[in-house]
Amino acid sequence: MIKPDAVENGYIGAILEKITAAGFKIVAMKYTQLSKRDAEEFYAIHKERPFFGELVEFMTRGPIVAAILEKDNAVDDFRALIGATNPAEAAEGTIRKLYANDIAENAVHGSDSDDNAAIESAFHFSGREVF
Ligand code: FUP
Repeated sequence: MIKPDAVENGYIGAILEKITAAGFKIVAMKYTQLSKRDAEEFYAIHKERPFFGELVEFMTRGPIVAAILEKDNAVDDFRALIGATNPAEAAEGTIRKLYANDIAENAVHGSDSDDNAAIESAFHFSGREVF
């Protein structure tokens, strides 16, 4: 996902350019907005964390871009491309270093495993929307 901060800041095009330049193929994509229920479901793993309420508020405050990306070693390579969760700790040239506001508003989400990528893909897209 390209998160609401990066959409608000006008970085959709720049982020998609970095993603495709890094060799990812976009096999599904949509511009949408999460409801409170959607965000609570998507981030259910974090529901006991102190930042959960703020996370849901942030992720629902404006539109996002959801996409499914395909590449060999996609999970690890995408996490390397986006950088550390906290942009202050992210490597130079990474998407979060370049485009994130802060640790809470960190511009992009990437799946952390192949299993979660499948779950998160099904959360956003039906079979007819994947190419
Ligand atoms: P990541 O896998 O890098 O997206 O990071 P996490 O799964 O650990 O966290 C998910 C989201 O929770 C982050 F993108 C932003 C938010 N978060 C905070 O707001 N504060 C924190 O201390 C950690 C995470």
